[in-house]
Amino acid sequence: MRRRGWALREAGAAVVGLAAAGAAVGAGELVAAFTGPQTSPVIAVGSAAIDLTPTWLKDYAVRTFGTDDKPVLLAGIYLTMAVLATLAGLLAGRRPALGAVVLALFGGLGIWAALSRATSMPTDAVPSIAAGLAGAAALFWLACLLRRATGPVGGRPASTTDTAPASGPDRRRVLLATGSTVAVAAVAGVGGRTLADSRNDITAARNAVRLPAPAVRAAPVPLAARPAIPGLPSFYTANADFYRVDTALTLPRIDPRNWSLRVHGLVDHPLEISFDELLRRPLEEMDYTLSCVSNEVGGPYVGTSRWLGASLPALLREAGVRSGAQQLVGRSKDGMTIGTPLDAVLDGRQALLAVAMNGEALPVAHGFPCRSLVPGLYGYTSATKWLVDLEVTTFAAHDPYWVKRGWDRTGAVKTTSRIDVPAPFARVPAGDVTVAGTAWATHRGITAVEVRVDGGPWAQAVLATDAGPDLWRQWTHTWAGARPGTHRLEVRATDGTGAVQPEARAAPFPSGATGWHTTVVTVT
Ligand SMILES: Nc1nc2c(c(=O)[nH]1)N[C@H]1C(S)=C(S)[C@@H](COP(=O)(O)O)O[C@H]1N2
Ligand SMILES: [Mo]
Repeated sequence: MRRRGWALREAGAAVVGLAAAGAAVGAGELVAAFTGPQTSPVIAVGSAAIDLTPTWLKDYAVRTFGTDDKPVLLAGIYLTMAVLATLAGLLAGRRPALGAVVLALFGGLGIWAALSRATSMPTDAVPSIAAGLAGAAALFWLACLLRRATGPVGGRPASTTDTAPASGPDRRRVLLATGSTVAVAAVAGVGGRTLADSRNDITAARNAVRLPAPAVRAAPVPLAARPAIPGLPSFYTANADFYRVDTALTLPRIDPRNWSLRVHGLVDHPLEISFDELLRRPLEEMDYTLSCVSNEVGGPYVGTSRWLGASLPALLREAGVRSGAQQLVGRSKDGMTIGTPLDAVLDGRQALLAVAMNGEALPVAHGFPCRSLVPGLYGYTSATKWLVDLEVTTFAAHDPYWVKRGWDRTGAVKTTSRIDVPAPFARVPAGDVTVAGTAWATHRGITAVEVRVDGGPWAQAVLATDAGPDLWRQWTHTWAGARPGTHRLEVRATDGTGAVQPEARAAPFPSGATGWHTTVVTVT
C-alpha cells in the first residue's frame, strides 16, 4: 500500500513536470508567431545546436540521416526535453520552487540560443522568456496542488495517515489542473504554429513573381548530351528532386517586396537594390551543375538546373571593387555567411544572382527570392541562399561560417564520377551489361571516363556530348560478356586540365571527398 502510494506520487510528479514543459513549449510557440518562427525556443536551441555541432558529428549525421538530419535533431531535442522535464517534475514533487527554477533555467537556455545568432535581435528572446515563465509558473502551481493531494514526493511519511489515499477532491483538482495545463499548452502550441504559418505565408508573393525574358539565353543542351537510360538521372534535375543542404531548421520566408540586397565593403560605390531593380537588370540563363562538398564518393548531393539571374560580376563592377579585395562574403537572411574567392567571381566566368530555377521563381528551400551561384565551387563557398548582403573584403578580415569550422576557403569542386547503372548490389542477367553514370568537375569539364571490372584493365566509356564545362557529363559503357558471379565495377574521370581523378580515398572534410566510386553487382 505504502509503496503503491509512493509510486503513484512519483508518477504524478513526473506527469506534472511534462505538463509544465508542455506549457513552456506552447507559450514559446504562441509568442514566436509574432517574433518569427526562428525565435521559437525549440527552433532556437536546435539552430544553436547545429552551429555548435562539431564537424565529425555533423558528417556522421549527414551520412546516417541524409536530409532527414533536421527531423532527427528536433526529435532528439524533444526527447531530451521530456527527460529533463520528468526530472524537474520529480524535483518539484519534493521542492516545488526548485523544480520551477529548473524550468526557468530551460527558458534561459532558449534565451541564450535565440540571441546567439549573427542576425539575432533582442526581441528574439521574448518567446523563451515567455516559455520559461509559463513553464516555471505551471510547475510550481501543479507541484503545490500535487503535494496537497498526496503529501511531499519522496518525503518520509510522518505518520501512517500520510500514506492513506489522498482525499478525492484534492486528487481531482490535480488531475483537472494538469489536464487543463496540457489542453491550454496544446491550443497555444498548435495555434501559435498555425498563426505563424499564415503570417509567414509567402506563397502568393512567390506566385506573383513575373520572370522577365532572359537577355542572355543558355545554348540548348543537345539531345546527345542526355542519354536515355533507365536508372540514369535525367540531365536536368526537377526542382522537387534537387538535393537540399543547409543549416536552416525553419526556412527563411522572405517577401520579395521587403527584400533588398546590399553591396558594400571594399567598393567605390556601395549600393542597395530591390527585387524589382534586380529583375530589371539584364537576366542571364545559366545551365549549371551545383554540388555539395559533403558528398561521399558516389553521393547524391548534386543536381543540374537551368538557372536565371542577374550577372554577379557585372553588379560588382558597377560597385567598383577596390584593389586589395580578396573575398566576397554573402550573408543570408538567417545569418549564414559564405565566402567566395573574388578572383573566381571576376575571372570572366558566368556567375549569377539567381532568381529562378528551371523556369520558376526559386523554391523557398533553394533560396527564394535570390541566391548566388559561382560555377566551379562547391555550394558552401559560392551558393548563398536567401541572400541579403554582399560584402567585398579580405580573407584576413572575415572567416565565413564553414571556414571557421575548418573547411577549405576555396572549395573548388573535385573531379567526381559516379556509377548510376546498374544500381549498387543490383542483379543483372549475364551477357552484355549496360553501365552508365555521371561525372562532373565543374568549370574544368570532363574529357574522359574510364570503367574497369574486378580490377582489370581500364576501358574508355562513351561520353555523351559535352554540354559545357559547368555541367555534368553523362557516360555509358557496354560491359561485354559479363559472367555469373559477384563483380566489382569502378569508375574514374579525367577533367579538362588532363588530370585523372585520384584513387586515394579522402573524406569530405575539409575540401571534398576523393577516391574512385565502386559498386558491387551480381550477374545471374
Ligand atoms: N543561407 C544558406 N545558404 C546555403 C547554405 C546554408 O546552409 N545556408 N548551404 C550551402 C551549401 S553547403 C550548399 S551545397 C548549397 C545547396 O543548395 P541547395 O540546397 O539549393 O541544393 O547551398 C549553400 N547555400
Ligand atoms: Mo554543401
